[in-house]
Amino acid sequence: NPPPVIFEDDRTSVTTEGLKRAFYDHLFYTQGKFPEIAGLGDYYQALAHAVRDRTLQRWISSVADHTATAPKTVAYLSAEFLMGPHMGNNLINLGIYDTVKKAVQEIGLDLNELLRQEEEPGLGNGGLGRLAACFIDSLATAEIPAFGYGIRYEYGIFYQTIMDGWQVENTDKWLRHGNPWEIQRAEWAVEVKLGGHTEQYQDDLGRLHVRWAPEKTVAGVPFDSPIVGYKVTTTNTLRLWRAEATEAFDFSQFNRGDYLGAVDKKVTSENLTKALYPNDETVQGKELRLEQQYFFVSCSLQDMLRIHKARGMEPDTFDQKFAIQLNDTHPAIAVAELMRLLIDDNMMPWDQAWGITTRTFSYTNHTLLPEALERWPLDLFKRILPRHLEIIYEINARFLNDVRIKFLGDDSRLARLSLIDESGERYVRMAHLACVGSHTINGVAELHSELLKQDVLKDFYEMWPEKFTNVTNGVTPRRWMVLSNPRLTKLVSETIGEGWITDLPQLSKLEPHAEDSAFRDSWRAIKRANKVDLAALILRRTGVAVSPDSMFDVLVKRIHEYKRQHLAVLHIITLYHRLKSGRSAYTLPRTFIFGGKAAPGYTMAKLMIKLINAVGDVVNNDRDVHDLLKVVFLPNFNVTYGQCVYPGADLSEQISLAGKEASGTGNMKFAMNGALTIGTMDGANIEIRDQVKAENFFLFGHTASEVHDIKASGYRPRDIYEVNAELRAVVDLIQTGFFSRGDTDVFKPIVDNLLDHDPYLLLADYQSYIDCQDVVSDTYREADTWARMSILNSARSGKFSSDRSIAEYAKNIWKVEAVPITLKPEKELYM
Ligand code: T68
Repeated sequence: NPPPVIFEDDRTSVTTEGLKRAFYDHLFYTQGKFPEIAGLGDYYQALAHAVRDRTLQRWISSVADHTATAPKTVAYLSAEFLMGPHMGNNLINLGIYDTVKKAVQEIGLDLNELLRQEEEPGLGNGGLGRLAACFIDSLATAEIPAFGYGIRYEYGIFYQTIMDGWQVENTDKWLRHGNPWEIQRAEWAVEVKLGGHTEQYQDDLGRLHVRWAPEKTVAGVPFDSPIVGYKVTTTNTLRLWRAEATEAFDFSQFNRGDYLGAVDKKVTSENLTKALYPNDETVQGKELRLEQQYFFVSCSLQDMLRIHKARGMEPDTFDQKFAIQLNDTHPAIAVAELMRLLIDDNMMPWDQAWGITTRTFSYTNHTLLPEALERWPLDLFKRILPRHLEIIYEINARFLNDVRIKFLGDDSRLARLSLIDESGERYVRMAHLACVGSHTINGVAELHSELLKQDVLKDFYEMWPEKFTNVTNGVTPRRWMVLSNPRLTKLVSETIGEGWITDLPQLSKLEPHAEDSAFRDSWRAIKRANKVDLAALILRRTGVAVSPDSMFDVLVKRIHEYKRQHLAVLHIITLYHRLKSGRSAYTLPRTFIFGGKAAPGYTMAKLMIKLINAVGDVVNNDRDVHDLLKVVFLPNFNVTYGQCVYPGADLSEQISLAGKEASGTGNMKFAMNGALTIGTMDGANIEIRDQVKAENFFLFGHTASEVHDIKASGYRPRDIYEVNAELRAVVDLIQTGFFSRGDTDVFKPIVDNLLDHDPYLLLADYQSYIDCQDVVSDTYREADTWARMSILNSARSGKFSSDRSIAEYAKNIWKVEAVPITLKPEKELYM
């Protein structure tokens, strides 16, 4: 008989000594290294494993409790989770940041240097994917049982470099050194069908059913990462699916001697989750993309049904135990897939299945741009998902009947609402499927939710006004303040206590301190120190030295015409031109900091990057400018860089055309960290301005309804160019090749577009923007005024915590509650 296992009481101690011991253990047992040959990468891995170990007691306690008590659970379905580095966030949420820092120091290492070793999982494009990451942090912190379900892309968003001013895309090999934050769960792999055809059959009782005979199947293997709530036991799961071949080889083919043919199938299956599509706000209609969407949705729904059954329940109670949120239409096929699973696999009658489905799903829309609405050519859809097309036809037939009853004789309305677009080539409309299959539909900011009702989803609103609501976005203060801005966190917590970290409106307690000059000095000193850090990052990544004494004017987000980065360029050229022509008393030094990726196929966006860099090259090297203006493009803007950029910003540029940006979330990160906003009446900017008050916000530009009118009355941008001399000079500088060594061709597409079309009304908003920027400069010169305004921006940003967003979803949409978890002794969790 083997001797009985003896458990230490605390195998995952969080004392300095315990952490050091764990670090050395992992260096030895996990990395297989000893200090003399170990590198920074090994040290990072050793520490990461030690930290992961410290999430497990909470994680297993949570899963054990959820398994035993089967509480209603949220499933957040998203094709993207833009998590950013895990380690720092886990240290914060576990409450062990300082102890680990000390332990690492005693070992002779620097925690910040180790944190920099982590390759961030960039499994998202931008705001939508980052929102999903903030939401799962807030869900865990609110102790709500939840899964994040998504795709484990082998290559995330591309790594951006800049060559000769142009964006160059490089593959993002984030898994190169392995991922210590995931656990593969091969035992919960599922099978996903694709292609083929359907057939009817009779069961023993003579009832008719449909069977799907697929052309191929792929396996979905889950990879789990812990999502630790802030200083609570609740630790939820982010479950990402990887596609694998169901059989490693096709043996018959292999035996016939066709080795490569046999391997080919395996390779094709694995291609499914190879790469993230790098487009935000546009759709390409690619077959592989539809396969990706269906793949992760089917895996996730099968997984939920497995869990539901394992908890001893039948499918007919599914909607009582799961609330599924569709993060945009990317997972909307889930509506048809749940129907298929209930009807074909669980033999449930249609009406019952439909009731369960519509009580389970809710749908968040993230865009008003027509080019971003997903639709799949019917033949492509049928080729990949023949059974789902049948189900969608049946959903549509029943839905259109309801429409007929409500709107008798209104045939054009039927055509507009149909799940199938038949106006030309036929398409399946995914937003329509999401709307019909969901009990609640929400936009992501007040204005956006209103515009959805008036515009993109008007007919659905008229059909079901009660389904529509708003949930304004938010961001997690744990990552976006505590982790990224430790200096500010310290000052704030010393001043008002730590309650704000999970109850952000408490930041309002800072308001009175805006009048305290000593507090303002501390506030300013922190901003200055953060700017020194940011300047160092900029120097390292661009080679350009910028002064922390200049105003840091920042525009970071995906590059898109509607976001109008080129409007900021027109401003820079305006200042430059004023300086050069000696017509300016302008003395305020400004550093313009840009960052963001352009979709690789979006030519105009790539040209905008080139323009920023071209202007930077001229301005930065012109002695006449005396270092008053610097323009830098920080390459590969991502979560990691964001953590340095937002805390170091003085001015936050949120200059999209009104009515185009659904919400924006960067705007919130800036405001929390004390940047002032220059912005339009768009998305959540409106609500930020409401909160911080008009006098602490630099507003410019036409409103959404003015934009509507301008366009309706025949907008002629060239007329504005003709009458505005300063604007004309600015555009002419670009046009005549001043920023392109005389090459008049390179920026022609931008200039022509602005003068002849200008769909995003840059010229219409130009003067208002310039005037507003002049006010910004005047205000910044009054350092004390600026500091007051900065404090008030932060103090009044409490609304923009994702904790508030999640509380609204939980109460109004998901009907889920907190389930406090007690930490079980490790001993008990073992057997
Ligand atoms: C963003 N959308 C909105 N889309 O633009 C932004 N799209 O206003 C909002 O704050 C944010 O969502 C969160 O609600 C996106 O980021 C995408 O990234 C995307 C990706 C694939 C396809 C379409």
